[in-house]
Amino acid sequence: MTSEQPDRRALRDELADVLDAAQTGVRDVESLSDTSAFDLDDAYAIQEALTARRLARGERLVGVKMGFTSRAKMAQMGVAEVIVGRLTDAMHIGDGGEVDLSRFIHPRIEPEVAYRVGPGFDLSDPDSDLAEHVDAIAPAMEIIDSRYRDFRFTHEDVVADNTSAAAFVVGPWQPVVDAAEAAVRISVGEQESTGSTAAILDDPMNAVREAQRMCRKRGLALVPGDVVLAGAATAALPLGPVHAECEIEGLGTVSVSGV
Ligand code: 0L1
Ligand code: MG
Repeated sequence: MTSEQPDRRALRDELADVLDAAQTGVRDVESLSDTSAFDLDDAYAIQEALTARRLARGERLVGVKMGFTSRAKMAQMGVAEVIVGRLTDAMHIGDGGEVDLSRFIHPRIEPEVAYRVGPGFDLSDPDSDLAEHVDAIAPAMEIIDSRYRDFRFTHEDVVADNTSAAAFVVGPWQPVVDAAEAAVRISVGEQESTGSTAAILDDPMNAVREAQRMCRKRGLALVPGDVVLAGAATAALPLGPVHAECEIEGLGTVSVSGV
């Protein structure tokens, strides 16, 4: 039994279909908010419906990703809360591997810190603390590929679009160390950008805490073995048919090549 109104559910399904067709057909769409009125609760429900379509095609959930974890991005979007999206196994690229760019509309790549959820964590138990249960950390990169034309979207749009999630690569896992204020360098072909993990909510471990809070608030699954992408340490760079590499001080390097 659900209290969801039939017309809301129909709208959520319709918008999930639009975004699913954009992702699978590799073609962009205009901001959904241009033509439909929907709020943040609707947006997370659309994201869930979109994910259900992936799972129905045989994909498996493998974690979550955080977005808007930089103060600058929050200010730019006029929001006060981070966003969370789902990661599936089909999005995962092996470290040093190749990623087929024909899967994407206009991919960008950004440096991230990844954490692994350790044994014993139970999201449904309010006393279970994710920050105490992450058992590994790794350098990572996320490929974002907004399904919206020119990356033009509202807060609700981007949540509905699974926070632009498209692919991710994780470097070597190692025991958790303090990764606050670690230097970050990303090179994408000839382009290079530098920054600090402090751009991720001052300390990427704060993004882990936010991941726990948001997953509880929005009903996302998070289980031992899952990956948590903490957020971007620099602005994303366009990804073409080149080698991309990210180095995070104290964590090492991770790479992927667009083909
Ligand atoms: O992973 C991210 O930080 C990106 C969130 C979505 C915003 C974007 O597509 O730029
Ligand atoms: Mg990201």
